[in-house]
Amino acid sequence: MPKPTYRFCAGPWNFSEGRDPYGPETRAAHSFDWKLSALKKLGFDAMMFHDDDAVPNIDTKSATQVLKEAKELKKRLDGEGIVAEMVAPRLWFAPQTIDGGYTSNRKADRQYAIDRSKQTLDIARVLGTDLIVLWLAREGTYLRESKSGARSTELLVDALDAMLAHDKKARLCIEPKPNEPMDHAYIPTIGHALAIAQLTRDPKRIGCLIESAHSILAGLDPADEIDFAMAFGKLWSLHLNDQNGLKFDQDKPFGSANLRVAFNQIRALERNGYGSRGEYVAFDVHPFRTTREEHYLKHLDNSRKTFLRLVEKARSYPTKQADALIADRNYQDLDQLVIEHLLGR
Ligand code: GLO
Ligand code: MG
Repeated sequence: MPKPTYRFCAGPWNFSEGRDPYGPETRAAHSFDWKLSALKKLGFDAMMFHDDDAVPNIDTKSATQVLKEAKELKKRLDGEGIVAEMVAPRLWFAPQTIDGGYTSNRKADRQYAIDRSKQTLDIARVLGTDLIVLWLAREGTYLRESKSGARSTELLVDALDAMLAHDKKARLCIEPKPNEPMDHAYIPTIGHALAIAQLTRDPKRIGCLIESAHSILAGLDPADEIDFAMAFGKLWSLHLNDQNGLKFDQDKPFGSANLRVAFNQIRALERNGYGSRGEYVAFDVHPFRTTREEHYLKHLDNSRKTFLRLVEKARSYPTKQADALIADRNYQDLDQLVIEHLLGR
């Protein structure tokens, strides 16, 4: 398989201002245009969008106005030479989504989530992408007894079916995460995402997005999730970042917490030819709260640097030596071979 040349992507939310649950912003907010030209300056190829990143204050606007603004955005993107990778309905801000989007206990609120998702598909079409990302943020429970898991599975399938019917060309990409903001999410892993696809009207158009931190939060190795999804031809997008153990979602720069785990993700991408079918490498990373204004872009630039260095490491990995050690069941020295290789010998 020819070695892919990777193309890079980030979202407007990845230029975050440092707010956390315990304190306010530590950096000034920048305009959308600033973020777009920052991506361009960094040499990134694509931007990913929530529906309301593409069209701010989306709930206050008519369907016609929304599409008009999406068309204007498409022109600005074309002007910068930046592609829209995907659009994701943001179903976790609005008052209608307090109890979930598709699995809310209130019918009218579930309808809101479906209508807003259909509109996301319309926006994506205008932006020239067929990829819709579904991070199912509030589809789960704070309290196990508040919802039925069986009913929620049906509701999720109904929502996926409604989207598949709305646009016969769109591809839906589920981004699993096991917790946060929920206590337990209904689609916590890639296995769940691929399994629920089978219950829908068109499983072929449902794939998945792996985020490193989300796999780690599920107690899994992201490299295994990548290999598993790609065995099904289902890894259509990727959010690389890092996570230091089982705590809040940290979205650290790629490789920041565990270089070896990052290396193994690259090996999995390389052996499966990720990127050769046009998939993008997105970094879902945030600046540290301590980051100064003048270092606003470092987390993205550094993530890509680490990514590319690890691609070199994966390509120069001493495969023959490793194979001989594997044949000899000498995993002790295999372990050291990997460490020495990463350390630069
Ligand atoms: C949060 C998610 C989030 C999604 C984004 C796209 O944990 O990673 O950043 O990737 O909203 O749907
Ligand atoms: Mg993500």
